[in-house]
Amino acid sequence: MSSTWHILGAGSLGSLWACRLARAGKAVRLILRDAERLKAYEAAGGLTLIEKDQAQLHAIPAQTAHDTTPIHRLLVACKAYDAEHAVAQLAPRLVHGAELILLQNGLGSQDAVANQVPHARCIFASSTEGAFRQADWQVNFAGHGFNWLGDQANPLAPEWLDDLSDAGIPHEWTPDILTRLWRKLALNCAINPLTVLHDCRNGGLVAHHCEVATLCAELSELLQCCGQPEAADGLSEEVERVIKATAANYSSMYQDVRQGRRTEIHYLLGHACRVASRHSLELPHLERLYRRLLEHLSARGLPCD
Ligand code: NAD
Ligand code: KPL
Repeated sequence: MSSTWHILGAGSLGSLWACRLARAGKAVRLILRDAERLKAYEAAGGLTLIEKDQAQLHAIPAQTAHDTTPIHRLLVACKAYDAEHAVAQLAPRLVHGAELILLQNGLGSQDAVANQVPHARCIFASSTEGAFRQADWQVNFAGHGFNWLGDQANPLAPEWLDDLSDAGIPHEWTPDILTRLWRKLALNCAINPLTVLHDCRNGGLVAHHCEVATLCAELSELLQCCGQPEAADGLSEEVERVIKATAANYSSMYQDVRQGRRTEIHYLLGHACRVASRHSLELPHLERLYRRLLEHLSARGLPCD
């Protein structure tokens, strides 16, 4: 198996992973949207990682999906709503037994991707690292966070985890990746939509304690019902803790809406409501929250999926 890391999507997380792997001497190839983006990237001369006020340029080779080299390992670093289509474009290049690492937040996109590539192994990831871009081909990283990786179909850890250690990417292999993803989804559902609707920082939700607690109770019921009792354990307390610990921050969904960007709502609150309905579970507050958020988005001309 080739040890090259193909990285699909040179946005915030994709660039962060690409720069750290390249810095550690690993072979990395970026896969960009189209020839125009490739030309712009080549003109910039590479990706710049800004960490602790230090900027470092990494001249990582790039290509588009139309390149013909086979892919053995693919880090999928696009948004949840782009992942299925982006991977479908690359399916012919994936060798039998190729490994995909799916960095998407929420749930639903991972299964959609896996269905596109039955000949590949799909490893799910849940990341709490925070990266953002102020300009094209540049990524800022504060240096905090962690990555959990796992494969619910195969508990065997891949050998390339050593590459992550060499690159200083904090990570742990876990057989309970779905529990991690469900827990993060529940946290995001309890916090992010309310920050949008109340137009506040995370800390502003302290004033809406009862609303948050009611949502946590319904989310816990959902997690129990869909076989994720561990993800439900102490959810309300953790949500309160996160609200206080990130009081000064604007949630990622708040920032998306503020900047007129599409949100990942379909894979967060949308997924929670769809799973509840599949289990004939009535969660009136969660459903009402979803409806209010969809109205809020469509009033601003933002996609609801
Ligand atoms: P982003 O929007 O910064 O980057 C996504 C990139 O994918 C964009 O550059 C986009 O052009 C590219 N892309 C989309 N379709 C493509 C295609 N067909 N071919 C090539 N490139 C394509 O997104 P992000 O912030 O890096 O987030 C990626 C995922 O990681 C999301 O699900 C997000 O929720 C999750 N996540 C992000 C962070 C973070 O700090 N940014 C933290 C944790 C989890
Ligand atoms: O992960 C988050 C986000 O902003 O997306 C927080 C606010 C920490 C939890 O929902």
